[in-house]
Amino acid sequence: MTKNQAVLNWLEEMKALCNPEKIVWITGEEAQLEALREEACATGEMIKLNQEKLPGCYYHRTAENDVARVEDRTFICTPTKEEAGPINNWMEPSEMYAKLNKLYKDSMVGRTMYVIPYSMGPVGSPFSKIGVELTDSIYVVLNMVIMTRVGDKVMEALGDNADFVKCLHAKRDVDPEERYIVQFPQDKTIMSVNSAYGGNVLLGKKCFALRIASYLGMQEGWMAEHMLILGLENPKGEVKYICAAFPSACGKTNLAMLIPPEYLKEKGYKVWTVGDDIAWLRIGPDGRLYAINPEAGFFGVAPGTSVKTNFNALEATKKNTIFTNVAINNDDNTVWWEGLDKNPPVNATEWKGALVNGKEYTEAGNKLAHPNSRFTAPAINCPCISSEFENPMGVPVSAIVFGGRRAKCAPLVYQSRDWEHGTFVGATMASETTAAAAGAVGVVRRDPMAMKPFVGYNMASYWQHWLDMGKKLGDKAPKIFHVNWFRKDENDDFMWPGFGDNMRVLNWILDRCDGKVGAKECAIGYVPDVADIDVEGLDMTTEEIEALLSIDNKVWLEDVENIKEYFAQFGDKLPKEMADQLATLEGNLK
Ligand code: OXD
Ligand code: MN
Repeated sequence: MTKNQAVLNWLEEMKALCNPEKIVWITGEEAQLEALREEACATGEMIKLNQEKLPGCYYHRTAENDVARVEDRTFICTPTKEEAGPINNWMEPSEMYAKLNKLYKDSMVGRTMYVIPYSMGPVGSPFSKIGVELTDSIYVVLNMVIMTRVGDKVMEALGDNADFVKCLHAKRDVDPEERYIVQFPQDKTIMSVNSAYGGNVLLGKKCFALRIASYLGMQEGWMAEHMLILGLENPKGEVKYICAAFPSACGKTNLAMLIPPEYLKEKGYKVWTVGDDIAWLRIGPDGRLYAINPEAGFFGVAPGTSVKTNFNALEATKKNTIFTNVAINNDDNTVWWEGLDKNPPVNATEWKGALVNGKEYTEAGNKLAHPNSRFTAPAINCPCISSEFENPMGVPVSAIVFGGRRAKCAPLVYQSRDWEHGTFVGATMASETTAAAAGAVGVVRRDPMAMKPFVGYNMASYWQHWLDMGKKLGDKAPKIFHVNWFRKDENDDFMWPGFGDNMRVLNWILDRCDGKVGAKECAIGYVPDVADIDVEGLDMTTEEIEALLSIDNKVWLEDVENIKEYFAQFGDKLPKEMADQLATLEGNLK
């Protein structure tokens, strides 16, 4: 409980609106959480998994129509449409409040309203921000406990301060037609209704740590980014930090937890994970940019995670983890998903709950686990978690890396000329659709800084904020790079092995930051000299590396046309620097 009047007043208001049978404060104590787990298992909301093989692990299945974030039902409600910009869905705040209040009215009759005080970032860190989520879902409570820092210690840190983000979630009947995920940046308020799926209801994650936080960052002079944070340790024991942003399906979690190739491991190279999804960045006392991971857990996609692709992520899921929409192996009450291994359980329950012969079921082309099934795992479970994970001052960032999936366009790696050019490189980030998603293959989707669905205000103003941050950082700014692990040759085969071998590219990036290696300046920025890409132990010829680093001006000029169209929608909000950078790129290519 608390004496904080701002929290109590808001709670009274929400109680009057939702009309719950009772209110339970989440204290963070283990006994309370254990009682909630038992209650959820008794009602069928969760299933207790094999406690010998997977201690502390539970299973949850969502409704079939509630399995992913819903961007078309996500709104940024700023006073004017212009503040939300052309990419976000927008509605005038009073109109949206009126609509939502009808949906929340009496939504918790006969149910419990849980009050979750939580901190994004280590409690008490100057980077951290506090939220309070009200929810009628035990599943949400137990996930929030893994993904954030929760309980009395957070209320103590808040004291009688009114500066907290108000988050209201009601599950209702998960009606997709009345599902809304709404951010009111000026009111520091998030309202989510009619969903019970991760990104829509764990309101600390995308809603707060990206949408609301990006808006706060713009006002307060810091940045909230959709970036992993990793530390790369060299044989001398020095650790340098890299933040990286990728659109989905580009191997972001794998890069965050990368295992170096054997020969680099032998030399003493190591990778440490600080974060896998979100970075909050501030200018530190020495003028450099520092990053924290505001989260405390990983909400990772399960399919495709295996000992081979991501040993560290898999290890993280071995205890105290909640699995959502994966398959159950009924022989030993454990979990399975596509890509875990080649042996789907014969005696399986698929993600929707049907008992099936998993072998026959998958052979017939069905999926046992939903493609977006997830694990919610404590970050401290990860074998390569950084010793700086809890550092309240964050880690100094040497390099920022943007990436995308480009078959023909971007070379394996290039460096931007400076922060302003780097901002342009991030703003024009794109990925091509793969056969895995519905729709045409190879269509270019622009996803600026991998923030398309996550900027809580006008994307063009967000780019301006990047430019302003660069001016403040001056020559202490991290260097900005772009990578592409997905370049293809004329036979449509990938040209780069990826996974652990991406470490070779990270080494080049850090060598550039340290001024240890040269590069060729060309139309798009600085590209490595072929001899500087370390291929020891790889079966790759100089010609193949040359091809990986090559730039096809015709392909790039087509991209320039695409960027022109993309930029046009921002009208005169587009920072002049972005238009100038585009003109320079076009001029260089011609
Ligand atoms: C995520 C996402 O779940 O970016 O992290 O969609
Ligand atoms: Mn993400």
